[in-house]
Amino acid sequence: NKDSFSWEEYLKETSATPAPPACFRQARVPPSNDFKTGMKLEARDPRNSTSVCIATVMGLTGVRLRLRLDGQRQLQRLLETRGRFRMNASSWPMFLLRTLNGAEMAPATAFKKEPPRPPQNLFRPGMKLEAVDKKNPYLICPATVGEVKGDEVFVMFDGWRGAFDYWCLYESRDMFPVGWCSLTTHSLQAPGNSVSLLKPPPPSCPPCKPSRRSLQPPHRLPPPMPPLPVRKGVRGRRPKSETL
Ligand code: MLY
Repeated sequence: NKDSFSWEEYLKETSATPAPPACFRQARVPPSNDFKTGMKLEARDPRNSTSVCIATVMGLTGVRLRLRLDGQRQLQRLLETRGRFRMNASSWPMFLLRTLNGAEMAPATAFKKEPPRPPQNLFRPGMKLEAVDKKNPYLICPATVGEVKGDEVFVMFDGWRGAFDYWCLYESRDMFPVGWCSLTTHSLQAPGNSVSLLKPPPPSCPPCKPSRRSLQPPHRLPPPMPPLPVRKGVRGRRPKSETL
């Protein structure tokens, strides 16, 4: 049950320590979320970083936004046709008019300055954190640093046997210190259930007996297509390098 997840108990249970806030490129005091549902803004298309789209705020969760890209197709079409010298110059302004007519623009003040990147990679294997599940980006989950290599960090999702793990730069904005979700009122997933440690220890078990340091031993590389936890077949096979 995700509502009953407690970092405090979990850290004790796993004898793990949270990654210190200095590791993260996140504000110590989270900014306010001044966007409102329905507002229009410009956003980078996460699947095509060279394209900027008109987007609509569909929802707010903590200090994050759920965006719908309005202009993506039209933009691409425009670019394609431009390349072939067959541009219909009138379609883009019409699209803009239709999309933006009567819409509320997100005010410039809602866009907060990004915090500076920490001067170096301070993450160490075994440290706990909260991280975005890149395959289900609306989810933030308890995770463990599995490995550190130069500027990169291997993020392992607790209780999911490697299926969602990924490498990222230490300055990634998808990693947060323990407690971030509760601070920003974003929901935090409970760890997956593919590990027995998640059950409370039997009453006879002394609480502070040294136990495994983390749920999964760090491994050197993300395993090739690990078995998925048994769930209803929502997803089929996932392409290896899918990011969403
Ligand atoms: N329905 C999805 C949810 C997976 C979420 C995993 N995260 C929390 C690491 C699935 O089972 O594939």
